[in-house]
Amino acid sequence: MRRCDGGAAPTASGSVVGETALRDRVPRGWVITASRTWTGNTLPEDAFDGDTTTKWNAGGFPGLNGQWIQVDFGSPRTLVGIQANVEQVSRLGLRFFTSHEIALDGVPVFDWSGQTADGEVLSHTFATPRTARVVRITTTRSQSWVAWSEISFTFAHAPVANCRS
Ligand SMILES: [Ca+2]
Repeated sequence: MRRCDGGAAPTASGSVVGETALRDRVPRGWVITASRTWTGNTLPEDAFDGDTTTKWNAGGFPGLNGQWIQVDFGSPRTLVGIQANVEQVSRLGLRFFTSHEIALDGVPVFDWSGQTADGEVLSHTFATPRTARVVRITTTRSQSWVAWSEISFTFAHAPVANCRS
């Protein structure tokens, strides 16, 4: 069966009233977990709420390499791409060498490695879409704290009846 063109995941809309409301934007059925969390204001869900002013932060600084955040979609999804907004020490425009391993269903698939700065967006597009239920991002090296303000996915559209073959 032919797949029609891919596209961005639907995004939530509406007015925002604090972090609790933002956390309601996390897609229903997704289970978000992390190796550790700094405070109640930096929960793992805060990296999936569609707002770059909120973040998950593993807490502690420095020396937290190996920290991870994970999303379980609840069922397999076909991924076209992954994007992640860097959240790290921002003083004086500091850049750090960081390394992050991305695993699909427990299998490492690619790495983001290089100099990063606060606010940058790391992005990966799969050469061919990949199907997975669980995505985990593990930070294997960072001189900053381990945190993401937003992690998002581009999903392939499911085939539809009027898709031309
Ligand atoms: Ca966020």
